[in-house]
Amino acid sequence: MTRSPVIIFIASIVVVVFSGGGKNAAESPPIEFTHPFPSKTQLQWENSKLEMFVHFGMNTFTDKEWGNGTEDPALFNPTAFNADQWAAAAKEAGFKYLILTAKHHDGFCLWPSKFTGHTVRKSPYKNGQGDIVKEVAAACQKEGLKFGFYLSPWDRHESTYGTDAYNAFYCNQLTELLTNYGEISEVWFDGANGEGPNGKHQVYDWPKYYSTIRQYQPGALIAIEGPDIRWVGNENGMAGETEWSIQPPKYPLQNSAEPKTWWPSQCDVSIRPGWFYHASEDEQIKTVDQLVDIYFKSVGRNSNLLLNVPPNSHGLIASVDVHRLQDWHARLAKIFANELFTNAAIVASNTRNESYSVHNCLDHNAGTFWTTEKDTTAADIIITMDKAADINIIELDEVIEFGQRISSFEIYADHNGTWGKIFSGTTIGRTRLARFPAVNTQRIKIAITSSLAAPVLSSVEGYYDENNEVR
Ligand code: FUL
Repeated sequence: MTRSPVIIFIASIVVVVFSGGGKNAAESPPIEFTHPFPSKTQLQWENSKLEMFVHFGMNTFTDKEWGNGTEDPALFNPTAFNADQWAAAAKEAGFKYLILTAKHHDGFCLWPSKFTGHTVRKSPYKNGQGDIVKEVAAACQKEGLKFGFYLSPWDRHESTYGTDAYNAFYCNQLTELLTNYGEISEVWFDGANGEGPNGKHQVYDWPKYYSTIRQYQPGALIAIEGPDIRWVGNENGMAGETEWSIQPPKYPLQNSAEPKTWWPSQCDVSIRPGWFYHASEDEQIKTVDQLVDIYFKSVGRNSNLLLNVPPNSHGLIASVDVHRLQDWHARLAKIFANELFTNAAIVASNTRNESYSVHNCLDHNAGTFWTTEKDTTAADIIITMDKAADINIIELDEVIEFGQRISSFEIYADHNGTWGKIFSGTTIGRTRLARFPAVNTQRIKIAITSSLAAPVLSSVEGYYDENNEVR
């Protein structure tokens, strides 16, 4: 979506005195922050960048994408199920969160819910004594991954679906998941609202669902059909060139008295054509090039990437997928291994004071930053490397604790004493990865051409990727 936020926003900026506990809080003068800005949990989530989605359930055994709710629980039988293997694959590939489909639209529950018979308890898995949610939550905890769940509001099995009683049933299921599995970091609400077994649609009681989550897990972020994390709007894993985390409020719990709320986006996409595992798609796993491109267009555009990696009917992530994740991770590590500006000279056309020197942008420390004088909303930064280098990626990071500010910027390369424009961009946010055809240069200029308030940048980094194809 293209927005023209500057004028609307200048009017709505609320300047609040930053009163300690944050960046350089002891130093004077403090940085004003603009409204809105992220909550502590949103900030932690945004800084984590990568999440793994895991679609696993009845569809894994029926080779379907959507079940109709009449499937026999006896079909669910993952004979080699190993949650540790999932968590290890996720950790190794750099994911920080894992989100499991505890119940998909077919209504089959991966935990022994007391409120329905349609669960693992009726399956051969561990003779009905198993609990997949428990094992996955424990594996995540062991690996230091944050755990979250998808609980489909649309339930094609449950007979109360389409009546008020279903909202109570759904809250009971939410409560089970929120109270029996340790810390829950994210609840992912799918918006699908089809017909239940009796042909009726359900009117979802979102305010009740949200208050149940806030009551039992106040630290859990509510995603997609919810106030804390916004769906980016497609299932291709790609954010917009312009990606604001400040958005008009749409859901309960978002402060509707303010014109805008902090609502950062998430890009969900599957590593395979389907969300669930199908052996017939083993040859259609996204390539490393495609996954790298997705990374640049999600994480590199101020969004989080939620990449779905579906385990097979043995209960394991197939080795082709595990290897693809490893190769993707290795490629990203290689791209970002050699940062070109570390020892460069750097100057800015405007700096608030020494504490916020532009040198802070080169120190690879997210806790230090550069900012301009309070009313300065455009400025140039010039980086001079000790010798000319090939470069085709520049990373820019705003300090989003203070809100998202920059609305346009340009990048120039010095070519024999003349500045040639190599990139034009709009928003930056937590991370912007600008890719452009490689230039060989010793000097780069970043021109911030408009910002809702004084720009605050923690990082300016340069890289060269020999495989870079600009798409
Ligand atoms: C959709 C569902 O219908 C798909 O099956 C999948 O779970 C996807 C993430 O959300 O709305």
